[in-house]
Amino acid sequence: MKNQNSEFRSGVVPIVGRPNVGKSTLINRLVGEKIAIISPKPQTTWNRILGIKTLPAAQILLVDTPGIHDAPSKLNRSMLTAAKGALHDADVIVHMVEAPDPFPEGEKLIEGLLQEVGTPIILVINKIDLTGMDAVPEVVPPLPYVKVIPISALVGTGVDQLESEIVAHLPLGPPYYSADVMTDQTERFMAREIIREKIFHCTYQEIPYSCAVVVEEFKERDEGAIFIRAAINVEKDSQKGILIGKGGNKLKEIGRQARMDLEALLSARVYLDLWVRVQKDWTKKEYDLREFGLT
Ligand SMILES: Nc1nc2c(ncn2[C@@H]2O[C@H](COP(=O)(O)OP(=O)(O)OP(=O)(O)O)[C@@H](O)[C@H]2O)c(=O)[nH]1
Ligand SMILES: [Mg+2]
Repeated sequence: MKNQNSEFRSGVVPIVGRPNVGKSTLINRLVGEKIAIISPKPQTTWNRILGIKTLPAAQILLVDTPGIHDAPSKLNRSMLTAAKGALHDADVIVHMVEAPDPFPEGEKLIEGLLQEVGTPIILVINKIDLTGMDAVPEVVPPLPYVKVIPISALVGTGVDQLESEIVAHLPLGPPYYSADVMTDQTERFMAREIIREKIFHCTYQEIPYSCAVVVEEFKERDEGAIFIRAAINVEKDSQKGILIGKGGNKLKEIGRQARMDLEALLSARVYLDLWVRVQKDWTKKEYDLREFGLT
């Protein structure tokens, strides 16, 4: 008799690419839930994040990674290490670029990294909703991709085809997680990320890159309400002033938006206490990066 499980496929699939091409948007669309935060600014994702998609005959362990680019800062180094690390134990790699200019100069760094891996790589050209299929230029892929797929992670075009292509290249193997699990992130980590997302949406210039969020308290109170206290660490006094805003307005708005998302995520009433602390030059200090979960 045929054993159905022997046909099951599973494996680890990192999505790599330059900052802002739409990696986190694609993970969320494939998983069908908001696993990763998104913003119009580059370098939104700072850690590796797992999103799990279970199909009747396959389980895809999608790994969101920080955008790969060349910048000398310690924080960027830590992001680059996280992205590179994700390539090691991959079964299939999705290399994401964006239309209308898929291979700008900055892409060379990623091409170099991908040249060294012996894993099947799918090239995904994202944001075709902005250009239309026809506007995707005649791409001459710099690497021997197993497939080139134009998609729109935002609208959904091409995403089913991408999913099938990923599954076709996965090795045979059992599922790692039960079918209802969509991520391995803790609620504390997701709270941190939601607060970061609102900072990215509400502040400008260097501010979002100078904020490290630490969830200091996360506990259930009476009648199932959840109390969360988080510190936002900035590098300088001037940044603290900007983040708090006139009469505390900016911080209040960040807190309001974060609380709404947290209540939806946790299906509970949330009390969110945000405060700002100056941790001088934390982006330059190895010790602080570790403390903030960034190495
Ligand atoms: N028009 C359009 N915009 C998109 C698409 N996919 C993502 N975006 C937008 O592109 C911006 C960046 O998306 P993210 O998913 O945060 O990009 P990322 O690659 O994860 O970025 P980093 O984490 O900074 O490396 C957001 O404003 C998204 O809404 C798409 O298919 N079409
Ligand atoms: Mg991202």
